[in-house]
Amino acid sequence: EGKSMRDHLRFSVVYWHTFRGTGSDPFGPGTAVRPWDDGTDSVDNALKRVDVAFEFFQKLQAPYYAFHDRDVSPEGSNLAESHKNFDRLAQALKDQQQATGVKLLWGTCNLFSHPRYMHGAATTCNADVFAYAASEVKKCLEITNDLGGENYVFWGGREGYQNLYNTDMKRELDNLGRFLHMAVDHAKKIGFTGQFLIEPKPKEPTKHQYDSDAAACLNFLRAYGLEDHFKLNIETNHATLAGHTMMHELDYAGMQNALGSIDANTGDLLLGWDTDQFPTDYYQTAQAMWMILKHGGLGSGGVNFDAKVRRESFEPIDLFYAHIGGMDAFAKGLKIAAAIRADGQMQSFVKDRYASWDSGIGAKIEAGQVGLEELQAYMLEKGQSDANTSGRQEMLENVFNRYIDRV
Ligand code: GLO
Ligand code: NI
Ligand code: NI
Ligand code: NI
Repeated sequence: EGKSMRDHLRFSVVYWHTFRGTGSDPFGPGTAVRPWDDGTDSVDNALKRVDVAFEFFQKLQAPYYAFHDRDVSPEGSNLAESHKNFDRLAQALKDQQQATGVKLLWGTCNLFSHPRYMHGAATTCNADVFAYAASEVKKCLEITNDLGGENYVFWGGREGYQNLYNTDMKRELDNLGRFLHMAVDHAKKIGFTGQFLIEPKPKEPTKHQYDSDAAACLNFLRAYGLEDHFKLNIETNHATLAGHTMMHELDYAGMQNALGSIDANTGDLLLGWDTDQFPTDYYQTAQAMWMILKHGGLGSGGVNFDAKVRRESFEPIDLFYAHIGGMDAFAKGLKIAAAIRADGQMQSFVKDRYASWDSGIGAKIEAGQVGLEELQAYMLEKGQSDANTSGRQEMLENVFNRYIDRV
C-alpha cells in the first residue's frame, strides 16, 4: 500500500531493558550476566555500555534504538552534573550513530524512577519537582534533537493518583497540559521537528493513570489544545491491561490520525501486569500489522521492542534470540497481514455488513440531509425496519486464522 515491507519494520531496540535490565524482581536481585558492565552507574561504565549497545544494534541489523536520559547517562549529584554527564554520553552516542548509521527512533525522560518523582512529575504536588522535571525534559529534547531523533515520547510514569481524598485531579491535569505546552514551545524554539508521542498505559505504577488508554489520551489532548502536536505510541501489553486489544487501540488511534508508533511486546493473558515479553505469536503480530496497514503505516514511528528477556534468560546471547524471535514474528505478521489485505476478503466483511445502510436511508444520514423529523416520516411510511441478517460473527476470526495458516 504505497510503502515497502521494510518501511513497516523500522525495528528499534530499547536501551533500558536490553542494556540496563538486571533481571531483578520484587522477590530477588538481578540474575543477568553482563560481562561488559561493572554494575556501577559511573560515566566510564556508561561509556562502555554505548560501545556494547551499538555493537549489538549492528549485529542485529536493527536500524533504530530508543532511550531514556537515565538509561544512557548517570544521574549526577545535582542537576548541572546530570546535564554534564548527559552531554558527555550524548557525544558518544552521536559518534556511534555516525560510525554505524544506526538512528534514534526516539528519546524520552525517566521522570518516574527517582524518589523525587514519587508524587508524579508534571502532575506532582511539589512545584520544585515540576521545575526539575521541566529542566530534564528541556535537556533531553535538546539532545534528542541533536541526535536526529525522529520522535520524542512521553509515557505517563507516575502521572496519576492513588487516592482522590488528597488529590486535585483538575489541577494536576491542568499542570500536565501546561507541561506539554512548554515542551511544544521549546521544540519549536530549538527547531525540533520530530513527532511528539504520548504512550497510554493504565494501572501501573499509580492506581489511576491519567493517560490510561488511547481514548483518554486523545480526550486530554483535545481538552488542552494539544491535538495537533501529539500522536500516540501504542504498546500491546498496555492495551490489554486497559481491557482492550492491541487492534482496538491501533484502530482508535488510527481513525483519529493519531497512530504514531508502537511499543512491541506481548500482553500476557495469565498475568495482570506489564510483563514486557517479546512478541512471538504470529496471530497477534498479524492482527497488529493488519490494523497498522489499514491506517497507512506508522509514519515516523517504528516497531520498538519495549520488551525484556525473562529473569531466567540471563546470558547475553539470550538478548539476540529474543530480538530475533520478535523481528521474525513481526516480519511474518506483516507478510500475512499484507497478503490478507491484498486478497480483500476481510475488507468485504465490513462492506457486506453495511450494504443495506449504504443502499438505503444511510447515505442521506451520512450526508447530513435528514434530521429526526425526516427520519420519522420515512419510518412511519415504511412502518417497519428490516432485520439485518448479515452476521457471521463466529467465523470471522476463523477466516483470519486460516489465512495465517496459509501464508
Ligand atoms: C512502561 C512503559 C515504558 C515506556 C518508556 C518510554 O510500562 O512501557 O517502558 O515505554 O518509559 O516512554
Ligand atoms: Ni513502553
Ligand atoms: Ni510498558
Ligand atoms: Ni514496557
